[in-house]
Amino acid sequence: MKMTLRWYGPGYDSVTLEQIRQIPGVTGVITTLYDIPAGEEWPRERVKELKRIVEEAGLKIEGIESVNVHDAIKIGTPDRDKYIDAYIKSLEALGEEGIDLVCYNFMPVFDWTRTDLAKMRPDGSTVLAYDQKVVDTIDPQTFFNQTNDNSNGFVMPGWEPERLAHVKELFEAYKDVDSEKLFNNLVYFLEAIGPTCEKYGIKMAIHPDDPAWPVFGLPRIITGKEAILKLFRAVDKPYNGLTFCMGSLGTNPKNDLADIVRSSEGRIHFAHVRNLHHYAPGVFEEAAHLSSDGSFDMYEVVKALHDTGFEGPIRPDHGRTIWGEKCMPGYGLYDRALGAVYIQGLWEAIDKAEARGV
Ligand SMILES: [Mn+2]
Repeated sequence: MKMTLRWYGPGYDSVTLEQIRQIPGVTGVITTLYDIPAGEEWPRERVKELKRIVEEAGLKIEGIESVNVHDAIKIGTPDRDKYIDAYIKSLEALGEEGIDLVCYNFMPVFDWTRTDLAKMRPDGSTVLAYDQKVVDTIDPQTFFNQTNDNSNGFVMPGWEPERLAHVKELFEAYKDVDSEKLFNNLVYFLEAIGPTCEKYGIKMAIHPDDPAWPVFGLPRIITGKEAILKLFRAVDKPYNGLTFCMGSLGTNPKNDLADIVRSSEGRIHFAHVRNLHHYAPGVFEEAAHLSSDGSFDMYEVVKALHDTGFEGPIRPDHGRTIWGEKCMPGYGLYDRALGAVYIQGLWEAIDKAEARGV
């Protein structure tokens, strides 16, 4: 296991590499070229420069989150191959620079969805929260505008204003895309990039849908164990793997998180570890990473990762906003640093217990 933190790059993140470097045990970052829109090629020079910046700070790029997939590929439009070619060029730029992990998602229109970006908890911290009733009573454009207005002035991943200025047109473009078509388009994409991934040893790690069910009538296809195993079988190659995001999969309390880890042995390339507090079906808020603060048994999940020999990067996922920090919702320094240390504490205890045969 390699402990990492997500970092949005120069100019986009309130957290600095120098701060990340001082979190105990954190050796790398998961980063991106945030300004390059989905569908455009990543120039090798830009990747090289990003790598230089990270390495000068004493850290390593352990993976990219994300190289975004253009809507044409998800919809399966006649010009999708042009966008797949651009994606391949981006993978080549990464591969040439020795970066071998790419997180991506295949969610139509919206990435992760939350109805409140700063829900106040009893201790005065704020968290992202979700209430299905709100989604059920709002139109997508209004929803997008509200999310954007509440982001503390930060551009949030998956909510880029340029792209989502045209929410209505995007919905129109997806109107004939059901879950089967979306899945087939994903398989087409993975098969097309396969030779490049294999050439460079790049591991593709799909991020599950968040929340793990259809929103605004849009299909969602990476929602639980059966869906994940179906994708592994459809393109049965090691490069086709998963970002095990427990916060996303855990939005559905029926998902057994430790079981998903054990069933996906060898195919989890990246792990997002965090906790949620469930109140009712479709109503939850994010929590501190500790088991005691939310609904998940963090020990069981980390143990499953440990038992299955997981060696990839882990990052703490969304944290609470605490101690007066001004940051992108979910991506402050303080609570994620606490999370990183807590996860390493669990890992060390599991590791030593196993070594002693306890
Ligand atoms: Mn995640």
